[in-house]
Amino acid sequence: MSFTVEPLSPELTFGKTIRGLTSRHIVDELVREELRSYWVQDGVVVFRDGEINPTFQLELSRIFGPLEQHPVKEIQVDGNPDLIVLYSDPKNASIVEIEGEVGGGFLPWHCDLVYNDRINHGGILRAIKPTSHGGVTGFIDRIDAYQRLSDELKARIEGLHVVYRIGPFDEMDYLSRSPVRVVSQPAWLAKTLERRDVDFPPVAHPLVFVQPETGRKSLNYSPYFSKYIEELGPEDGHALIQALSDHMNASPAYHHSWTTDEMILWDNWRMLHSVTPVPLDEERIMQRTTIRGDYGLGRKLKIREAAE
Ligand SMILES: O=C(O)CCC(=O)C(=O)O
Ligand SMILES: [Fe+2]
Repeated sequence: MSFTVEPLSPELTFGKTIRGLTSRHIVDELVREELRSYWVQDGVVVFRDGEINPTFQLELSRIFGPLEQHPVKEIQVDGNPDLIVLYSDPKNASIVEIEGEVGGGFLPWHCDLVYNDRINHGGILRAIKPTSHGGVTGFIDRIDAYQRLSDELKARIEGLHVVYRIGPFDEMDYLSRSPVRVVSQPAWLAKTLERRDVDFPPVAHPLVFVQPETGRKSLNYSPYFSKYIEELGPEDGHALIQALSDHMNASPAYHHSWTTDEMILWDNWRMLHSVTPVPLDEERIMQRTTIRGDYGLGRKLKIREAAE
């Protein structure tokens, strides 16, 4: 049996759905090339009705580059450090209140590892334990987001950089369009933050990134972890960064409600992703690979260069 490929949605500028892919198919170098081209051209690939298990998740991920162990070692899977686990469990969750609803495991729009100078090129995500509702993973296309900017904003952001830093939600100013009340943060984050000054100094990334294979410009901005515009400083950069955050929040998105029968690949240099909160009495467990890469444009800052 062969696999099939179709657009993820007729309304979206990105994404493919691939059905029926198995480990037998991916021994063929032509198939591997084809999959790499979807990753570059389409940004997101949802794999359905095929082989879905951790071994295949790892094998498939390695088509797109060597894997790396996530620098937040607190979330590596015991015995399999090429996978990370993302938990939302009622006893140890990040819990927030948004629009009157309290839930766990919320993640604002972000690019993975943007608080690092090196940003991984992608990942493949799989649900181990989905929830009855909530826990919806969203994706936004930043090539399309760049194209939808006004000419004035395009000119304004050229050459500018954003400063990012890992931290708890209550240190973040650009989490969501609606106010977020933080109820609790997970224990692993507190542990990671103990070594923040040593392992995670603030970093700067340019606002415009050009996809090397296609020359397409991307609005290289992640609301989560963003602090201010480097060239404008923490005071004056606020209005511009707020405008970019609002632009991202209003962008067309793909929303994925999980079962255990899918895996999703994305290009982390292009896409933003997010997760909606889950009910507090339900556990959600996801596992992800981290595809190594470095676009070479991130820069570590000295702590005193970056106001907290
Ligand atoms: O749990 C999810 O749906 C996505 C989590 C996430 O941000 C990631 O895997 O990088
Ligand atoms: Fe993520």
